[in-house]
Amino acid sequence: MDPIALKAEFPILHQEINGHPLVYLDNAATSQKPRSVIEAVKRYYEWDNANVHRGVHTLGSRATDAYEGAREKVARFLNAASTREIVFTRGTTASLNLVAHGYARQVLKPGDEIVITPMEHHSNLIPWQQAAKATGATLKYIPLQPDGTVSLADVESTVNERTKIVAIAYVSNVLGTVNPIARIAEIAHRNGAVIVVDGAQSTPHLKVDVRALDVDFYAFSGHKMCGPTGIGALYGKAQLFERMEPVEYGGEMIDFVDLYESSWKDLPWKFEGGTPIIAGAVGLGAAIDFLESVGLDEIDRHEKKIAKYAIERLSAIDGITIYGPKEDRAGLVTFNLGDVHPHDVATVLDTEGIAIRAGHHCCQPLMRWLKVSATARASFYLYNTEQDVDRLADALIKTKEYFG
Ligand code: 7TS
Repeated sequence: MDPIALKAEFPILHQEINGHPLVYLDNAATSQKPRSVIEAVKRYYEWDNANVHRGVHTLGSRATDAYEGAREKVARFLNAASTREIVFTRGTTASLNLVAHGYARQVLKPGDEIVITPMEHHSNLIPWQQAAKATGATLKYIPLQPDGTVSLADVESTVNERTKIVAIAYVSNVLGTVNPIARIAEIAHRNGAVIVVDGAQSTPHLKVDVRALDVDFYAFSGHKMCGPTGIGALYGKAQLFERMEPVEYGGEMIDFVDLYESSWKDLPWKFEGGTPIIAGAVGLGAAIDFLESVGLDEIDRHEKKIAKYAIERLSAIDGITIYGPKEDRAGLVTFNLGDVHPHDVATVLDTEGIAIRAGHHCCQPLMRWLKVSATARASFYLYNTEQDVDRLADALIKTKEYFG
């Protein structure tokens, strides 16, 4: 894998910010888009645009083929058993809310338990808080180890026969922890619970096989994996999707409508009320083609190498604190530079053309667990290089000198 050749495919990365060549290290927030994705969306609007599932005209059938073709790509990419198990959504947040509304609120009763962890993004936390409140179920947390991992012993002691749902991130967007999903799925299933996986930070970076992991629901966003914003998907096992009621009603999702009763389309369309995000799905399909042409295992290997180098270089800076596990972690580094506020760190780095994120990263309970109000975070992707890490480390040394 040649990150420099790959970077050439991303037009946005070739510009100067504040007089310096841009180094984009905010990929966990959103990734940049290769030319092939931008072109696919453009070509769709210039040649194929029409509404789907209704037109007998040529553009209508081309748009439908493009949209359903993208669904086939997603199903193959995740190794789902069929396209019936792939629902297009706005992204991870919408996918998790669909499970919380369409599944959790229908099955949970008082006394049931939902199990999550303190490392969850707000999108995989608040929907469960609200589902617990609405149903009388209890929300429980698997505690974190001091290095920000979960131990299987703690999973075993938190999950029991009252657990109906275990919801957990595959990869933490702050700690870089990679959770042992297959093992946790086995524990959930042994206790009669379903497992919901937040795949926002795993799908772009490593090979995901929903059947090998044996997960029940899996949510992800297109925009973090070279695709457009506004599109993502929810994978769900067909037998679970079949039991679920739609959450949004209206056009596109119906079979037969009478004055007082209606019936729904088959899977997956019963969950896709209204005109769908057609161009977004086309762009997501092109993003999958792009990632597969590079190879997910290659991407994973490359990012781990970059993250390891970043941890080495940043650890050498006096006064820096790096959060999360030391080994077996994803391609991002979250840190604080002495008592310099992370927003100041990010602002100074921006003057050097380096884009990182600062803040709570939509993980306020995790910030409290880390005993900080905010952190800085550099997150890598396939186009980042060791030179980018050097620019980051050198700029952090300058920042430290600047703030004394
Ligand atoms: N789950 C995780 C683990 C995430 O990192 C994010 C976004 C989401 C869910 C929500 O994804 P969305 O596409 O629905 O917004 N995380 C971040 C981040 O770390 N910085 O900005 C967005």
